[in-house]
Amino acid sequence: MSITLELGDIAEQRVDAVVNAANSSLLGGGGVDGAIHRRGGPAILADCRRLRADRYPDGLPAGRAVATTAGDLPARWVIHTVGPVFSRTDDRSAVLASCYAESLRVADELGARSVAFPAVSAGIYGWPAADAARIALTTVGRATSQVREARFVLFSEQMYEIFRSTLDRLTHP
Ligand code: AR6
Repeated sequence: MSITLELGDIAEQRVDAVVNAANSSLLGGGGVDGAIHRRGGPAILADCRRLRADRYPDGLPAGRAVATTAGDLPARWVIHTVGPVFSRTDDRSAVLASCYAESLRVADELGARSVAFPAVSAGIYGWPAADAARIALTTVGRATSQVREARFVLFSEQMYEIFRSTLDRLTHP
Protein backbone atom coordinates (compact mmCIF):
# COMPACT_ATOMS: atom_id res chain seq x y z
CA MET A 1 0.00 0.00 0.00
CA SER A 2 1.33 3.45 -0.78
CA ILE A 3 0.66 6.30 1.61
CA THR A 4 0.19 9.69 -0.05
CA LEU A 5 -0.49 13.13 1.40
CA GLU A 6 -2.58 15.89 -0.11
CA LEU A 7 -3.53 19.38 0.96
CA GLY A 8 -7.24 19.84 0.25
CA ASP A 9 -10.87 19.06 0.94
CA ILE A 10 -11.69 15.42 1.62
CA ALA A 11 -15.15 15.83 0.11
CA GLU A 12 -13.58 16.52 -3.32
CA GLN A 13 -11.44 13.37 -3.53
CA ARG A 14 -11.81 10.98 -6.47
CA VAL A 15 -11.21 7.73 -4.68
CA ASP A 16 -13.15 4.52 -4.08
CA ALA A 17 -13.86 5.35 -0.45
CA VAL A 18 -13.71 8.49 1.67
CA VAL A 19 -13.40 8.16 5.44
CA ASN A 20 -15.62 10.44 7.52
CA ALA A 21 -14.61 11.68 10.98
CA ALA A 22 -18.14 11.16 12.30
CA ASN A 23 -19.69 11.09 15.75
CA SER A 24 -21.55 8.16 17.31
CA SER A 25 -24.96 9.47 16.24
CA LEU A 26 -23.98 9.15 12.54
CA LEU A 27 -26.43 11.99 11.96
CA GLY A 28 -23.99 14.69 10.93
CA GLY A 29 -21.89 17.41 12.49
CA GLY A 30 -19.24 20.01 11.60
CA GLY A 31 -15.72 19.69 10.17
CA VAL A 32 -15.16 16.74 7.82
CA ASP A 33 -18.61 15.36 8.65
CA GLY A 34 -20.31 18.62 7.64
CA ALA A 35 -18.30 18.86 4.40
CA ILE A 36 -19.09 15.26 3.40
CA HIS A 37 -22.84 15.56 4.03
CA ARG A 38 -23.02 18.98 2.33
CA ARG A 39 -21.23 17.83 -0.81
CA GLY A 40 -22.63 14.28 -0.80
CA GLY A 41 -26.29 15.21 -0.39
CA PRO A 42 -29.18 13.53 1.44
CA ALA A 43 -28.54 9.93 0.31
CA ILE A 44 -25.69 9.59 2.84
CA LEU A 45 -27.85 10.74 5.75
CA ALA A 46 -30.65 8.41 4.63
CA ASP A 47 -28.22 5.45 4.76
CA CYS A 48 -26.97 6.61 8.17
CA ARG A 49 -30.52 6.75 9.51
CA ARG A 50 -31.10 3.20 8.28
CA LEU A 51 -27.90 2.02 10.00
CA ARG A 52 -29.07 3.61 13.26
CA ALA A 53 -32.46 1.94 12.96
CA ASP A 54 -31.15 -1.51 12.00
CA ARG A 55 -27.63 -2.10 13.33
CA TYR A 56 -26.63 0.67 15.72
CA PRO A 57 -29.65 1.84 17.74
CA ASP A 58 -27.26 3.25 20.39
CA GLY A 59 -24.90 4.77 17.84
CA LEU A 60 -21.58 3.63 16.38
CA PRO A 61 -19.00 3.19 19.16
CA ALA A 62 -15.67 5.06 18.99
CA GLY A 63 -13.00 3.09 17.15
CA ARG A 64 -15.46 1.34 14.82
CA ALA A 65 -16.26 1.94 11.14
CA VAL A 66 -19.23 1.39 8.85
CA ALA A 67 -19.89 2.12 5.16
CA THR A 68 -22.67 3.97 3.34
CA THR A 69 -23.21 5.24 -0.17
CA ALA A 70 -21.16 8.30 -1.11
CA GLY A 71 -24.22 10.01 -2.63
CA ASP A 72 -23.09 12.84 -4.91
CA LEU A 73 -19.43 12.73 -3.84
CA PRO A 74 -16.88 11.74 -6.49
CA ALA A 75 -16.33 8.47 -4.59
CA ARG A 76 -18.26 5.19 -4.32
CA TRP A 77 -18.52 4.84 -0.57
CA VAL A 78 -18.18 6.78 2.64
CA ILE A 79 -16.66 4.87 5.54
CA HIS A 80 -17.82 6.52 8.75
CA THR A 81 -15.56 6.13 11.75
CA VAL A 82 -15.87 7.68 15.20
CA GLY A 83 -12.68 9.00 16.72
CA PRO A 84 -12.17 9.32 20.46
CA VAL A 85 -12.38 12.73 22.12
CA PHE A 86 -8.85 13.59 23.29
CA SER A 87 -8.25 13.24 27.02
CA ARG A 88 -5.17 14.26 29.02
CA THR A 89 -5.90 11.73 31.75
CA ASP A 90 -7.09 8.70 29.77
CA ASP A 91 -4.92 7.25 26.98
CA ARG A 92 -7.31 6.63 24.08
CA SER A 93 -4.58 6.05 21.45
CA ALA A 94 -5.68 2.46 20.84
CA VAL A 95 -9.19 3.69 20.02
CA LEU A 96 -7.79 6.20 17.53
CA ALA A 97 -5.58 3.51 15.94
CA SER A 98 -8.64 1.27 15.70
CA CYS A 99 -10.44 3.91 13.59
CA TYR A 100 -7.81 3.49 10.87
CA ALA A 101 -7.52 -0.31 11.16
CA GLU A 102 -11.31 -0.76 11.11
CA SER A 103 -11.73 1.67 8.20
CA LEU A 104 -9.23 -0.35 6.17
CA ARG A 105 -10.99 -3.58 7.15
CA VAL A 106 -14.30 -2.16 5.88
CA ALA A 107 -12.53 -0.89 2.73
CA ASP A 108 -11.32 -4.45 2.08
CA GLU A 109 -14.86 -5.80 2.54
CA LEU A 110 -16.08 -3.29 -0.04
CA GLY A 111 -13.24 -4.02 -2.47
CA ALA A 112 -12.02 -0.41 -2.32
CA ARG A 113 -8.52 0.10 -3.69
CA SER A 114 -8.08 3.81 -2.96
CA VAL A 115 -9.13 5.38 0.34
CA ALA A 116 -8.95 9.02 1.47
CA PHE A 117 -8.51 9.64 5.20
CA PRO A 118 -8.84 12.82 7.23
CA ALA A 119 -6.86 13.41 10.45
CA VAL A 120 -9.48 11.72 12.65
CA SER A 121 -9.98 13.34 16.09
CA ALA A 122 -7.51 16.17 15.28
CA GLY A 123 -10.21 18.85 14.93
CA ILE A 124 -13.26 19.29 17.13
CA TYR A 125 -12.21 16.24 19.21
CA GLY A 126 -8.99 18.03 20.21
CA TRP A 127 -6.25 15.45 19.57
CA PRO A 128 -2.79 17.11 19.36
CA ALA A 129 -1.81 17.21 15.69
CA ALA A 130 1.64 15.57 15.83
CA ASP A 131 0.39 12.67 17.92
CA ALA A 132 -2.67 12.25 15.70
CA ALA A 133 -0.36 12.10 12.66
CA ARG A 134 1.96 9.54 14.31
CA ILE A 135 -0.95 7.23 15.23
CA ALA A 136 -2.59 7.59 11.81
CA LEU A 137 0.55 6.95 9.78
CA THR A 138 1.94 4.09 11.90
CA THR A 139 -1.41 2.28 12.00
CA VAL A 140 -2.03 2.55 8.26
CA GLY A 141 1.64 1.78 7.52
CA ARG A 142 1.48 -1.48 9.47
CA ALA A 143 -1.91 -2.65 8.21
CA THR A 144 -2.33 -5.62 5.92
CA SER A 145 -4.89 -4.65 3.30
CA GLN A 146 -5.80 -4.89 -0.37
CA VAL A 147 -6.00 -1.08 -0.51
CA ARG A 148 -3.39 0.24 -2.93
CA GLU A 149 -3.47 3.95 -2.04
CA ALA A 150 -4.16 5.40 1.40
CA ARG A 151 -4.38 9.15 0.84
CA PHE A 152 -4.31 11.48 3.83
CA VAL A 153 -6.12 14.69 2.96
CA LEU A 154 -5.05 17.54 5.20
CA PHE A 155 -6.98 20.76 5.45
CA SER A 156 -4.22 23.25 6.37
CA GLU A 157 -0.59 23.79 5.34
CA GLN A 158 0.36 23.32 8.98
CA MET A 159 -1.32 19.91 9.22
CA TYR A 160 0.12 18.89 5.86
CA GLU A 161 3.64 19.74 7.10
CA ILE A 162 3.11 17.79 10.31
CA PHE A 163 2.02 14.71 8.36
CA ARG A 164 4.87 15.13 5.86
CA SER A 165 7.58 15.36 8.53
CA THR A 166 6.05 12.48 10.51
CA LEU A 167 5.91 10.31 7.39
CA ASP A 168 9.55 11.21 6.56
CA ARG A 169 10.62 10.19 10.05
CA LEU A 170 8.74 6.91 9.90
CA THR A 171 10.05 5.96 6.45
CA HIS A 172 13.66 7.15 7.07
CA PRO A 173 14.24 6.56 10.78
N1 AR6 B 1 -11.33 18.09 4.41
C1 AR6 B 1 -10.24 17.59 5.05
N2 AR6 B 1 -9.97 17.84 6.35
C2 AR6 B 1 -10.85 18.63 7.02
C3 AR6 B 1 -12.01 19.17 6.43
C4 AR6 B 1 -12.23 18.87 5.05
N3 AR6 B 1 -13.30 19.33 4.39
N4 AR6 B 1 -12.68 19.89 7.38
C5 AR6 B 1 -11.96 19.81 8.52
N5 AR6 B 1 -10.84 19.06 8.31
P1 AR6 B 1 -12.98 17.23 12.53
P2 AR6 B 1 -12.86 15.25 14.73
C6 AR6 B 1 -9.76 18.67 9.24
O1 AR6 B 1 -13.36 18.28 13.51
O2 AR6 B 1 -11.80 16.00 15.45
C7 AR6 B 1 -17.85 16.63 13.75
O3 AR6 B 1 -18.80 17.54 14.23
C8 AR6 B 1 -9.70 19.42 10.55
O4 AR6 B 1 -8.99 20.64 10.38
O5 AR6 B 1 -13.73 17.14 11.27
O6 AR6 B 1 -12.73 13.75 14.60
C9 AR6 B 1 -18.29 15.18 13.91
O7 AR6 B 1 -19.67 15.04 13.72
C10 AR6 B 1 -8.94 18.42 11.42
O8 AR6 B 1 -7.54 18.48 11.15
O9 AR6 B 1 -13.08 15.74 13.21
C11 AR6 B 1 -17.88 14.91 15.35
O10 AR6 B 1 -18.85 15.40 16.27
C12 AR6 B 1 -9.45 17.06 10.92
O11 AR6 B 1 -9.98 17.32 9.62
C13 AR6 B 1 -16.60 15.68 15.50
O12 AR6 B 1 -16.68 16.74 14.56
C14 AR6 B 1 -10.54 16.43 11.79
O13 AR6 B 1 -11.42 17.44 12.26
C15 AR6 B 1 -15.39 14.85 15.14
O14 AR6 B 1 -14.23 15.58 15.45
